[in-house]
Amino acid sequence: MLEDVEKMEEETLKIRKDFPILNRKVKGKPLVYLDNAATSQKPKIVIETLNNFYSHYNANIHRGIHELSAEATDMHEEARQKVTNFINAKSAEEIIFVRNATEAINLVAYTWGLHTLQKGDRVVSTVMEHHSNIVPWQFIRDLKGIDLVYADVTEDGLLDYENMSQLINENTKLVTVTLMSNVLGTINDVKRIVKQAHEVGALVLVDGAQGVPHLPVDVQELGCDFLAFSGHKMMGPTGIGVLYGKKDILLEMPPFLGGGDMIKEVHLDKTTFNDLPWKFEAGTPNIAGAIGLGAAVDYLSSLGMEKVRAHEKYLTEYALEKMSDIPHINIIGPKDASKKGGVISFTLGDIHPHDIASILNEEGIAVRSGHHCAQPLLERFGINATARASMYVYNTRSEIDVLVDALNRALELFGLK
Ligand code: 7TS
Repeated sequence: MLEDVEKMEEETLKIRKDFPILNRKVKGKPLVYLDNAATSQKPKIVIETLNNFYSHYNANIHRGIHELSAEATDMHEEARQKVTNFINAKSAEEIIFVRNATEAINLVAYTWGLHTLQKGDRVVSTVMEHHSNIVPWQFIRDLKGIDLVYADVTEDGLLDYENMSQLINENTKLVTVTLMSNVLGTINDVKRIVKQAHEVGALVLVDGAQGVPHLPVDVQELGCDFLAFSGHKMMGPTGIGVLYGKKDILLEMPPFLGGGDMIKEVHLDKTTFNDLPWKFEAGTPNIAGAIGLGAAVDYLSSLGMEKVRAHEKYLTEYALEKMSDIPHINIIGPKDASKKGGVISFTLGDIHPHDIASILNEEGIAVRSGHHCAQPLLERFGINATARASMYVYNTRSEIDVLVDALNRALELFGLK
């Protein structure tokens, strides 16, 4: 056991060398970066890939005959193939590059949702969603008169599957659910939800913003119809994200934004649209971002997603054990690391979570505090804000120790210990 721990820590130290930013100091102390649910750090290979693009073959894509444009186009489409393989989509036609998970969900809402949903149709979501998987559906509800309902969570922060089953009825056209909660860390049983939804003919959109960076994800195995995720939370650049959609559904959907690249022919009175996936990619895309995401996917694949998950489970177990011993702490969400990713949200006595984050910042520790863009979920637990430590494959046990020590000091500072 001790040997396993030593081996895991050693491997992590090796991985850390790939991330230049992890060498920096904050407030004179080594950075302890525990805000990975907000955005991840980037390995050298991603930074170099961006540099290489701008230094050697920067050009617009899909339009130039010249060498640079051809090279940029090839690399952009190669990145799409890498993403295809990473989530085991059937073809690159099913991978649409967008800005982020938020845009991916809005794309589905404003194309499939706006054109398919009718008054009285039901969309089932959950109270543990990020705002980006709630607000777009409220827009569609208000425009189309659909019925938008939310499955509850249990006291220990798991999805209430019984409640979900009751809500999925013959009027249900879409179930939209996160793979992993950004506040509770809860990993949802998407396969089970897909089975129920498909039985009544409803589609399933999975918000993979937290899940895809941290878990092995196979869209064919999950059986979901859409999957949305962001590059920046999985070691890629900001401004690039992905919408996966099943080809037969994407073919039936109208385009999202109109403009260059998404067309076949434009006449003053009518336009024909491009093939998949470009039909959904109007205007000059984030070329460097897509290529950088391709490098991130290569990097994650070289680590192996099973290993990424195993490391996080191991670290989460340790963090839950150590943090549970802190006086006055209240951890919300499952306490079982096999049911959650490396996200731990907590309150500490009556210390405001922003104060906790400020005190930790003085120690070089980065955590997020606030409502984490999941206000309905916090309301469900009767709180306004939490502090949140979120881990990735480069975090170590000793960083968790630094966090725990700092939280104990915060208690002393507030006279709670
Ligand atoms: N869905 C989930 C589950 C998320 O956690 C986030 C971002 C999003 C969607 C939106 O991602 P974006 O890349 O489009 O912004 N979550 C967080 C967070 O927890 N802290 O900062 C951003």
